[in-house]
Amino acid sequence: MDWVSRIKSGRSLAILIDPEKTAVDYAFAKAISKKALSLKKKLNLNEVFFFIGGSTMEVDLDKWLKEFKGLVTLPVIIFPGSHEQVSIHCDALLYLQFMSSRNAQYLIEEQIKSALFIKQHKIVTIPTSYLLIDGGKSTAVQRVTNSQPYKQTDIELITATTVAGELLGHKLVYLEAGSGAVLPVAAGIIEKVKSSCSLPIIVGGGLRDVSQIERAFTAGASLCVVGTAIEENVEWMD
Ligand code: 1GP
Repeated sequence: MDWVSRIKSGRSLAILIDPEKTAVDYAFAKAISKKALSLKKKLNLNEVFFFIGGSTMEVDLDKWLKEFKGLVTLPVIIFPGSHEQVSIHCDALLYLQFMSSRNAQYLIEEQIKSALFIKQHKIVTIPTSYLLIDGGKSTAVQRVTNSQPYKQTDIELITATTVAGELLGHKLVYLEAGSGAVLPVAAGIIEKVKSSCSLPIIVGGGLRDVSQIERAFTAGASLCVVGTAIEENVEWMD
C-alpha cells in the first residue's frame, strides 16, 4: 500500500522528533519504538510513523537519519523545515507547499532548491498542502518562515486553501497549529475541510491528551502528530 493510502486508512499517529533536540543512540531508538507500540495499543491506532524535522536544523540531519533509520523498524518520514532537510535515509518525504504563507520562499523557492536532488536520488515524495493556523501563540514556524498564520475563524479561507491544494494535485493536507500551540486546530475546522476537500488530513500542534486526539480523529483527521508532549515527557500516556 502506498503512503497516502496508508495515511488515508485513518487513526494513525506520527511522533515528531526534532534531531536538533534529540541525540540519537540505541537507547533512544529503543525507548521511542517502545513508546510508539504502547501508544498504538493504548489509542487503538492503525499505524504509528516517525516524522523527523524541525524549523531549523543545526545538526547533520543526514547522519542523524542514517543512524536512526538503522535502529528502528517503523516508517521514517521527513517533515522538512527547509530544502536542507532532505536525505536519502528516509522512507518518504513530505514535499510541503506552505499554502497559507505568502512568502515566495516557502511557496516555491524551497521546493525548487531540493527538486533535482530528490529526483536524482528517487526519494519518495508525498505532495502536501501545509497550512499554519493560529494556535494561540507565536510559534517557531511562524518566526522562521516569516509567515502569518490563518485565524481559526477564517474557515472559508482555510477550506478554499485546502481545495486549491487538492486542485494543484497535492495528496495530503496538513493543518498545523504550530509546535507547542496552546490551541490545537479546532474540530470545526477539521470537519469543514473534511467535507469540502477529499485529501486525507494531518493535524498537528498542541495535541497533548487523548481527548484532543480523539476529537481530531472524530472530526475527520486521518493522522495526528505529537511532538512536544512526548519530547517533554517520554512517559506521556504510560
Ligand atoms: C506538528 O508542529 C506539530 O505538526 C507538533 O506540535 O510539538 O505541539 O506536538 P507539538
